[in-house]
Amino acid sequence: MKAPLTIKEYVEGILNKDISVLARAITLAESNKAEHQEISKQVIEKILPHTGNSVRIGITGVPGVGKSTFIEIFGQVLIENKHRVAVLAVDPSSTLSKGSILGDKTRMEKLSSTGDVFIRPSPSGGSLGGVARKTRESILLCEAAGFDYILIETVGVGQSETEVHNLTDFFLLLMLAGAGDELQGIKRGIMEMADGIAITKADGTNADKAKAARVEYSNALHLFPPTESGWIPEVKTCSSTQNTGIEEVYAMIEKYIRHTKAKHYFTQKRQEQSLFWFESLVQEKIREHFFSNAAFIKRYQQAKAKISNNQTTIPLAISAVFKE
Ligand SMILES: Nc1nc2c(ncn2[C@@H]2O[C@H](COP(=O)(O)OP(=O)(O)OP(=O)(O)O)[C@@H](O)[C@H]2O)c(=O)[nH]1
Ligand SMILES: [Mg+2]
Repeated sequence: MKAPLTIKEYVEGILNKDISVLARAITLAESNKAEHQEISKQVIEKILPHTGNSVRIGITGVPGVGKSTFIEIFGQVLIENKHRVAVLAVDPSSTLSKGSILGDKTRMEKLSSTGDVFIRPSPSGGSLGGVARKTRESILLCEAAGFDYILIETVGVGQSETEVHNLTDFFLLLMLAGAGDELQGIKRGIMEMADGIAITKADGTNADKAKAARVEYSNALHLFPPTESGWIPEVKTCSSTQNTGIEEVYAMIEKYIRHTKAKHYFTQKRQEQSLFWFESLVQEKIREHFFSNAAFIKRYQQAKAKISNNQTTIPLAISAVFKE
């Protein structure tokens, strides 16, 4: 990593839409080093008044469903509609990388050189939870640099969904037509979180199956309890390779944003999300605080041994662990 800039240089660079400074500020926010975190905190505090003015979209689905391909083409639709687009990946194993998304043949590459697109693969080696948490800071930094559509790709396998759901305004679930009932069962919890579903690869011999799946999923969504905002999740079909249905997904998201802003739900959800992250970080600090105390760890281990040997009760063990 290059030597950090001064806080003023970071802040001015970001506000002046300098992409290389933005990238460095994100690297700093992702760093686990205490001195980097210290600078990062101050940079984020200074840019905070310039954040929030974006639409944050989580894009999820099983590996291979077509998330990265969708993002490439959807990103172009956003650009055509005069948006500036930042793409962040949350899953450390995601193929959203320079290799796939900036491949020579994609138009995205040309677009990214215009400064209207910023693509950030997730840091390698991080845990899903850790990456998601840092993504929150990355979103704020991107917003301060004038990006008004933030796309966050995450793979559909569990924990990262909940976290990304808590980072975004609109949660888009990509699904394949003709996937078995079993898969749909697994996806139920995730389906409940979705504000919209897009059936991908609705082209060639798959087109009819996709139409049938659209009806099926629409019916399934109607069985879920109504959402807090009163929004009824919609199901679309699209093909990223044929560039069909992508505009409809964009229209659905814009409609959702209008709906939730009119109901004052948009801001409320963001406030709840901020509290969610605050509370979960406080809990993490509390854990860290106790588990960095040798005497506490000793009492904890002793209590565990006694519980295993049936020498104490759980309430007594708890008292013993927390006695000063
Ligand atoms: N026919 C067809 N193929 C598609 C479409 N979109 C993506 N694909 C293909 O599906 C494969 C997977 O696409 P990706 O975009 O990499 O999928 P992903 O969900 O990002 O995958 P991971 O990042 O590995 O989770 C690639 O071979 C794509 O070319 C589509 O609309 N139609
Ligand atoms: Mg991908």
